[in-house]
Amino acid sequence: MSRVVEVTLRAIVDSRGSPTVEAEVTDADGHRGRAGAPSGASTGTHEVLALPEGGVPAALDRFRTDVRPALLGRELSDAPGWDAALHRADGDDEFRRIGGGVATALSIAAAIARARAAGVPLWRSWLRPGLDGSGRPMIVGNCLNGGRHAIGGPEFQEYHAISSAPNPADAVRAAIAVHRRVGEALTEKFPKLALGRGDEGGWVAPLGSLEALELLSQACEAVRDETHLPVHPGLDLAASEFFSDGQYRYRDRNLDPDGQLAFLVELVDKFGLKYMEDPFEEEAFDSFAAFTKAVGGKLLVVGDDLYTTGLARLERGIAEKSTNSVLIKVNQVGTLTDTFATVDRARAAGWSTIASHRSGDLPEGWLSHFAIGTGARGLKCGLLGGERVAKLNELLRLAAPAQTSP
Ligand code: 2PG
Ligand code: MG
Repeated sequence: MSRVVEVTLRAIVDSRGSPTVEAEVTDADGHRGRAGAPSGASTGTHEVLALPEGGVPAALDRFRTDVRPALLGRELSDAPGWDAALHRADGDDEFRRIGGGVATALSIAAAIARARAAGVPLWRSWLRPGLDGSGRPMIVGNCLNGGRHAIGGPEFQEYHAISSAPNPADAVRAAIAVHRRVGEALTEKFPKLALGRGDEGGWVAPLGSLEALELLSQACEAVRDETHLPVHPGLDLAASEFFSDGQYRYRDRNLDPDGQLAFLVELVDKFGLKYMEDPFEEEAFDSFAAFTKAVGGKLLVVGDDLYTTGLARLERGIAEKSTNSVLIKVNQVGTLTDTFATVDRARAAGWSTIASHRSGDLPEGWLSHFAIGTGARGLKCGLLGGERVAKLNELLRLAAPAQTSP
């Protein structure tokens, strides 16, 4: 038992160079936790607001006047009490006053300090009922970017290597091998083009959505043949971003919801997809349900913008059998307590959870502890770039203790 004696918030930048904040929480015995607030580009309509109106300066002001006084002196070990104090300091369901990013940073910084005070690894302090932390997530590794994460790329936002070798070292190796293969294939296809990488480290090239999937699928096949490791294609369509006036809008055609459904069902079989996130716009619970009914036995159908990690929308999804999996991002709801409520509900329904980064992220590794503690089926954290590698390397540290050289 120990009281919090210092709470601070400072302005920093994220992997996109955008202004954000980081929080630090210290207890009377000097146990300290620090965490920053990641941020999304293709944010769901129903997620909490990242920063209050006025941005980081306004967040720092509110923190000084409303948040810090409400947290100082609190018992650090009381996690729900800490998160409830954040809600009270805000007073709005969407964290409009203090900012959902601020709440996220404070919730996680306190959790890190708490685990240190308890002398346990972070993942253990986050263990959900019935779990022992022995599960290892598959890697959902971003190889090619489009949509809002890449100018000039395909409509689909993310092309993933779904790498499910039981040993994380193998899973990471295979996913990165696919990323590399995709790069080689692009160089071959566009010998004169200066290739770039998108916000999450995946390649960016002037490809159509289908063309990009063909390339990814060939790269997965080549790596499977070479390594004999299970690695298959997956997608995050972030379909809300190319849906308007009742149509999914591709560069060469428009599809109505039924057309989109038929098109995607065909892709699942044609390319052996193992993962599809947000295949429809964020209010289309019915399209999701029809898709899950048709192909849910063959792959993870994942709701991200559909649920925005919120319990009420997840309840609707479970009742309507909209998906079989849910993407989990703490900063979509603002606190760990809210996040765990959603994780526990999904697990109780027998659904898979995927622990996810944001496109604007920070070189921190707590997400990997979160994935292990919550028994996540997947860790979606990208493959290249310091803020992505920080998570992969933390997973590798957790999975295998260091070997000393002879
Ligand atoms: C997503 C995320 C992360 P963003 O859509 O799943 O990949 O992107 O953080 O921009 O919402
Ligand atoms: Mg998504």
